[in-house]
Amino acid sequence: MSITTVATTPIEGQKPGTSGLRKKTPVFMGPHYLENFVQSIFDGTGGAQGKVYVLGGDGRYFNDRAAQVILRMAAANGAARVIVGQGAILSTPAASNLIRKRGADGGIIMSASHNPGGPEEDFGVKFNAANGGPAPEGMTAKIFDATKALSEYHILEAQDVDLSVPGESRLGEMVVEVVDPVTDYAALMADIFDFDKIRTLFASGFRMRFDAMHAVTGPYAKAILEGTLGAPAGTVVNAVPSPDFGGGHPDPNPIWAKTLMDEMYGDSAPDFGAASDGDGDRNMIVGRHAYVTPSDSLAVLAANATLVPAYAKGLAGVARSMPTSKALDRVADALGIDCYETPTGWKYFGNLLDAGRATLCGEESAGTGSDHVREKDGLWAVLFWLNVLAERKMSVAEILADHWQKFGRNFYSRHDYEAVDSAAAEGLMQGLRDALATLPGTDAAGLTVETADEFTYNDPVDASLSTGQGIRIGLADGGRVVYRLSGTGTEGATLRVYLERVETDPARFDADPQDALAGIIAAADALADIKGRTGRSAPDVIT
Ligand code: VG1
Ligand code: CO
Repeated sequence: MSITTVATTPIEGQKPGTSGLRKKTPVFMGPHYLENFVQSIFDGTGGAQGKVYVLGGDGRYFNDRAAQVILRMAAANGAARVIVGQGAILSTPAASNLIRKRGADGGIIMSASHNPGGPEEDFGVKFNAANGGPAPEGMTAKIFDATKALSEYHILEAQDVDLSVPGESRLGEMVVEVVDPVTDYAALMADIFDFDKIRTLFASGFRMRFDAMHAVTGPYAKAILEGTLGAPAGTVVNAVPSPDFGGGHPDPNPIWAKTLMDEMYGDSAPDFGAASDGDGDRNMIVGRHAYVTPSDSLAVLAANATLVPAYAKGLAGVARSMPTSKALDRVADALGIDCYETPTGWKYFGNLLDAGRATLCGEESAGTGSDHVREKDGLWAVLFWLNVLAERKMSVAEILADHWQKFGRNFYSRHDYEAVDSAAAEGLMQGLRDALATLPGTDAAGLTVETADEFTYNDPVDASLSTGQGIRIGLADGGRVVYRLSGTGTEGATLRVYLERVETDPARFDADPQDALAGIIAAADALADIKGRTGRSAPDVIT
């Protein structure tokens, strides 16, 4: 086996976004594209010499072949050991756990998360640091710089490593350790939650449906829910990861998990429904005839955290991404704990979790997690709900209603405009930015603008600044609009408009969110001229 050094030139646009680098699969499969980015990860993080890495992915198309390339490159760059999930499979939270548990120097996760997979769909690579969390901004900036300075990469000439059975083998000087992807993660969950109580719940006839959406959580959910907790066989559906996720979007929201939603709103709905995304870090929670928005779910978990053994002593603090609804803030107020507001993307929670300032965090995009790993964790959120349901002996709908009675209801929705012309989207944001100073006091579709700014995050732990993190407009009557451009889309630009309003009158808690937010939606369009700028008369996806 010999190391080949391949001369290469920088490839345009290898800039990691909100969650690593995502591109169309053919782009990743193109000459030197994957290799350049992997070499840049090593170069941008001080080299691979002597290091230990974790490697795995969500099983999408090209996952298996990319894993072999990454292994050969790690070996050629002098890595000591790579711990790989069997079949090159690891969910994002399981990878985060392995990095921490094994004291690895970092991890490479192959996933484009909830984006569709397949030969013409999306692929992605993300790098996680030694704390198990997504590379922080300073690190991704160095990786990006490396992509621009690259002149060669190193790769071992060798046959594929057999990743189909656990055990150790060698690739050149490097040890390849294949591990069962589920075992360590399942043990961690058993440490956090009261598995006996959840087992009793299932034994009492409680029924749930977990839709793994043909993605990576299938094997995890089957082993834990059906295997350990005694949920009836068939509780987990679409449980075998497939390279194209059964042709769908592995995105756990009412649109892409429509089959589950239909079942949960049908006559013979089970007690509880849940779904997770491509790489297993997102979750959707739905009770019988009761969809729980991610922002509400985060607030409910925070309010009920002490029912879970791992959080029985209370929460040190909580954190949410800026566009996430302020339902969490109301719970934090009541508990007398800090609530941090961070930019979109899990990497910004890392410092707060490492410093012990926050125990629980979440995002409106169906991500919830805690200090047990440094990623959001889909199945963890589902087990958290099960633990709460087992303790409170109420339905999901009753828990939600009770929560709103105590804290009020934050009506919330996100409107996405996808594949918008990039220049038009940038123009819309710039237009808002230019108007920020003059907006307060003006009228937007009948609502007065009270505040307007662009979010800059000042990290309370390391004092780093992150600018340009979304434009926020505060409206009269406690309404809020946030505009930002996605960092994970792979086609043109995706404009996200986040809409929120607090309702404290119980008589109005049952309204449809789109109706409750109609005034805010009109104001959002008037302020940014969405129709005029993008030519779109309605969003592509409403969640
Ligand atoms: C989206 C979500 C963000 C999430 C990110 C990665 O980013 O809005 O909340 O952290 O995806 O999630 P953006 O930049 O497209 O809005 V995942 O499950 O794709 O790792
Ligand atoms: Co994901």
